[in-house]
Parts: sequence; C-alpha cells; structure tokens
Amino acid sequence: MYWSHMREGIQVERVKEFDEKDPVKGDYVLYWMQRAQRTEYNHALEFSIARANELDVPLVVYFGLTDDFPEADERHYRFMLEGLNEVDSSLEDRDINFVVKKKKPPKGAEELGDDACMVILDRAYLDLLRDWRRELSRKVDCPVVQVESDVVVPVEEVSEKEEYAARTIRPKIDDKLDRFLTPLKKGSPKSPSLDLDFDGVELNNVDEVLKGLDLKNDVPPVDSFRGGTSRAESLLDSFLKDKMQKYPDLSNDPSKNVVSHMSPYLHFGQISPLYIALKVKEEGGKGVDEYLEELIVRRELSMNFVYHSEDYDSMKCLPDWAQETLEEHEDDEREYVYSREEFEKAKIHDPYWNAAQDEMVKTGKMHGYMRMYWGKKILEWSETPEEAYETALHLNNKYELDGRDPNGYAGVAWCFGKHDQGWKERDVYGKVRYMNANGLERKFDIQEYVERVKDL
Ligand code: FO1
Repeated sequence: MYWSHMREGIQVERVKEFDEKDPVKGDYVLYWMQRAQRTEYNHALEFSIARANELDVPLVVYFGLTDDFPEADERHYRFMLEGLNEVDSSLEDRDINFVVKKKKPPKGAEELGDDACMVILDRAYLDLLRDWRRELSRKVDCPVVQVESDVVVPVEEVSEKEEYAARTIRPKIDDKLDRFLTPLKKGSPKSPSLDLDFDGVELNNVDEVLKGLDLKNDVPPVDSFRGGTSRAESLLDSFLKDKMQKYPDLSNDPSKNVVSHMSPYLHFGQISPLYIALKVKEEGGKGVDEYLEELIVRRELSMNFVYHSEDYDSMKCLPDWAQETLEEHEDDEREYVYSREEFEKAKIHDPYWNAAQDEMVKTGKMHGYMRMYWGKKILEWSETPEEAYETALHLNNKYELDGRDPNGYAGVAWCFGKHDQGWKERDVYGKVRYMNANGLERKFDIQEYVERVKDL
C-alpha cells in the first residue's frame, strides 16, 4: 500500500502495516491513542488525519482506560488523566471526537474498529502493550497500521539486535539523526467528528473519573508534578532558559535541581522526544550534547533493551558476566540485610538512601543520580541479588511517576551490570560497579539533599 507519508513529514520507517489490506468501507478512521497521549508532535495522529482526509471520512480518536494497569495506582492515574483531559480539549479545538472507554484497551478499539475504514495505532515497547496491539490486529477486519512516534529514531531502524551499551548504540543512532530529527507538520481534518455520538467517560472532572476506577489507593497523588502537555512544555521552557547551560556541570548533583523533569511526561507520551530534541537544538549553547545524550542515546537504548530482550523484568536480562559474578558472590556476608518492607519504610541505617526513597515516595520522582546509588545499595543490603532485583523493580514501579517504563527497567538492570562493564571484584557486588556514600560526600553537598527532602 502506498501512503504519502513524507508529505506530512512522517518517515516511511515510522509506519508499519500489520497486514496488506486496503481500507474498507466505514464511517471513520479510528486512531487508538495509547502510548502517545498528546496532540502535539504525534506522528500517529497526523498520519490518521491525513488518511481520514484522503478517504473523505472523519477521524475518531479513542483511548482505553483500564483500572488494572500493572503496579499503577492513584498517583499515576491522576497524572495520566490530567494529560488526557488536555488531549480532549485540544482535539475538540481541531473538531475531532475523543472517545474514552472504561474497558480493556484493545477491546474498546475492536468495538469501535467494527465501523472504521482503518485503525491506526501508535507504538509501544513493553510486552503487555505489544500484546494489546496484536490482539486488536487479530480481531478487526479493516487494516491496522502502526506509526512510531515516541522515539526520535524508530527502534528497528537503529538496530536489529539488542545492543551491549551506550557506546555500541550511539554511532547507530547518530547515523540516522539527520533523517529523523525533523519537524512534523500539523494537519486539519476536513470532516469534523464532534457530532458523531459515542458512549464514553467524561474527562472534565478528574476526581470523578478516579472515583469510578477500582484502584488500590495505596500510593496517593503528588502535587509536585501535574500531568499534561502544557505543563510539560512550560517545564521544558524553564529548563532551556535557566538550567541547560548548567546541565553538564550540575545535572548529577542531587542537591541541585538542574534537571528537566521530562521523564514522567515522556512516560505517558504527554510530550514528544522529537519535539524536546528540536527545542533543545534550537536553543543551542552549552548542555545541548549532554542533554541529547540522555534524551536520545540513553533513552532509546532502553527501548532497544525492552524490545529485544525477553527477560527485561528479571535478572535473566543481565549479561553473562554479571549473572555469573553475582551468583559467585551470592553467599558473601552482607553488613546489613533488609527486607522489601524495611526498604520501603525508608528507615534504614543510611540517611542518603532514606532520603532518596523518601524523595520518590513524596514527589513521585527521585533524582537521577540517586537512582543509581539507591539501586546499588538495594543490591548490597538484600539477602540475595534476586530479591534485590525484585525489590528495586517493585518500589520503582510502585512509586515513580515514570515507573513501569522501558527506562525504569533499564535503570534497575544497569545497577546490576546491564549496559556496563566489569569492574574491580569485591564482596557482594563481584565485578558489578560499586557505589558508596563517600562518593556522594566527596562530590556533592549531600547533606543539603537530605535537608531538602526533609522539607518536602
Ligand atoms: N495505557 C492505556 O492505554 N490505558 C490505561 O488505562 C493505562 C494506565 C496506565 C497507568 C499507569 C502507567 O504507568 C501506564 C498506564 N498506561 C495505560 C500505559 C501508558 O499509557 C504508556 O503507554 C506506557 O506507560 C508506556 O510505556
């Protein structure tokens, strides 16, 4: 099938047809918004508008709200719903009907897909989200087309295999940036869909929607970060204005706030990595290369990891050398041993570790440098590496706004040797890289971090 993608600034490599079917007769084109929860810089949305215009039908956008997304709670749902509320108004401004159904997401897409000429999906990388897409493609008769929008370089274009480390993926990404780091045009639907009538969830009152969901309500919402594209864009603007120049020197320092806070927004697709990258380049100056390294190379290494690794949520994903060395040192005596519950309460002997855990629980976001220290110490002070791995993933997924994400799985795996090399052998860690409190004290005013977290 020939789609005129480049006319809309969408590279063909972003587009994948699940089948060879032609569009069928239907009432509308359906875009199942799942990963890319935004109306700005959303290739799947722009592709859908263009297809609807070609077929001379309206476009309907659908989102499936499930209350049993693994390890998610009120905190994450509130953030997501705040973003979806904004999507609703901004689609309305473009005369597009946004239908939110409280259903298993592929099921709602299937029902709406029965009357569609074609269904368009965005792309996600975690197993569950890939399964949802496969389920839908098996169930509908019309063509299903996936458009990849939440990475700068499409994951299969970067590499057909799992990469070892940032140093191996970096040149592969760099080679493709000229092609993919390009602006996306914004289109308008020719036929409005607002007067089509669908049953769905009213998003205006986020509290009401939350009340209607069957959540555990163990992890309360946070005031520190509110969801939505406009909030993401204003945080990005203040980062570009006040912080990016300092990023190379101070982004690692937990006592300073020289970070962009984009990760929760990226997790829910409320902002596009391509949009961020273009804004960063446009701003220019000090910090551009260091920031783009994190945003593109490191982040897209984590997509490469979960896409290619079957075991991204267990120690089996680690390189052989790391699994072997951790096994050899499994019986080493630990100076302290804590259970998951003890870690969770943040009352262990180490004030820096407790501060990191507290920061995550209170704000939904731990400073990036402390995430490394936090994970390494869970490895050091758990009964076994397996238990440590499970504790780190569980706490990360439970409390971080950006948990349950490829970046989170890669971040925890890194603490256990993934995407890293072997270091000098020592107790418990074996050859896995070690971190200690002296390092924090030497490099930063870590007491200031502890005080800052206390005041949160
Ligand atoms: N995706 C959905 O399509 N529907 C949901 O109800 C939903 C809930 C949810 C809660 C927490 C969370 O971290 C993610 C959630 N997701 C949901 C997935 C999310 O939209 C992103 O696609 C993934 O997080 C990307 O990795």
